Amino acid sequence: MKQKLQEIKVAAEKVLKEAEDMEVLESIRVRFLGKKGELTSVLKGMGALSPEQRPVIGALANEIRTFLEKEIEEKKADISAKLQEIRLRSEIIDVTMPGKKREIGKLHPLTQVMDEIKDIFIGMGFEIAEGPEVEYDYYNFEALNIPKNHPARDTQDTFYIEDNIVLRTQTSPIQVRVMEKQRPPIRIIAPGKVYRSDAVDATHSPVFHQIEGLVVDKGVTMADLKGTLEAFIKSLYGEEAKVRFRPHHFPFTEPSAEVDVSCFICGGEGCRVCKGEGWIEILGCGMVHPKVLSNCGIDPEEYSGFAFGLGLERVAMRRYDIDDLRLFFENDLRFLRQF
Ligand code: 2NM
Repeated sequence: MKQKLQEIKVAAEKVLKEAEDMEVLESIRVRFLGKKGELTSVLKGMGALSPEQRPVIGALANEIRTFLEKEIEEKKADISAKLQEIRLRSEIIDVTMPGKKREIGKLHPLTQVMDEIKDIFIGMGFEIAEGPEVEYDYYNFEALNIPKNHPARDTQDTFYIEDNIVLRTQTSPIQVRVMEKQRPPIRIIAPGKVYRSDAVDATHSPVFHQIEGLVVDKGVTMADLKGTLEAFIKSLYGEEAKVRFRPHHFPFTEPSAEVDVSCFICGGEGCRVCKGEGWIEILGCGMVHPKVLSNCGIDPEEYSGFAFGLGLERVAMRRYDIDDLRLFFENDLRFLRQF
């Protein structure tokens, strides 16, 4: 029996030495020390021993049990340290590695100019109004005093969705909607995309941007119109800019005017940009037609107003000396990175 115990010890030491993971270690423990293990079954056979042999074998068996328990514990610590080491190595982070560069985008040049113009009007107490790009014929033309036979209503110029639904050709329908809903005083600008059925070239695009403005109150006059637009233009082009009003015609305003700014390249001398004129046309404006006011439920005997409109692309093209409108819409980063 003593020899049997020695054999168990040798066998256990051998497999323990080779054990490399926790599962194997556990199976070794069960094999030798478990309830039905090899050492345990030897101890169970002790009843057959003589009274002299029993304590000797008992002591030896206990000694081997203690020894194996200690060996298994040590092996366990050993394996666990190795596993920890492997895990730590796999988790190493080199904090000195260069980071991933994130490119920061910026606002489109049209958005930059749009924001600048909005800020100027917000500074003068205007609010920003918005409206649908798909609009009723009524809001886009009828309410604005544009008659049925007017060339602007031609299918050649306007995108028709249905007989009485169009893609708005100007942002004035926004202003009609505001006048219908809100009592004066009204002081708004209406920025947004507008659509015209034009072939694309260096100066035309079927979609472009407009900013229109509207002021309606008691006693609003042409002097308010001139003062407001002069303040706007000087804010956009500098205090030295000169402003010129020329009579014009729009169906929705009476009287109407076009407004020029002195050429900001040559200062009025005449150059390539102003084509020798010294002046550059920048916006259209006028006193809101009494018919437009009454169409919107505002009594033209009690209230008056002025309105104006300008094209964003033209302002941005002159600002950055861009000669082809298409560049704004092609999303070529080589172009966009310059702003
Ligand atoms: C322009 C020129 C002149 C204009 C008129 C209106 C409204 F809704 F009040 F009638 N909104 N915008 C207007 C007037 C627009 O753009 C060149």
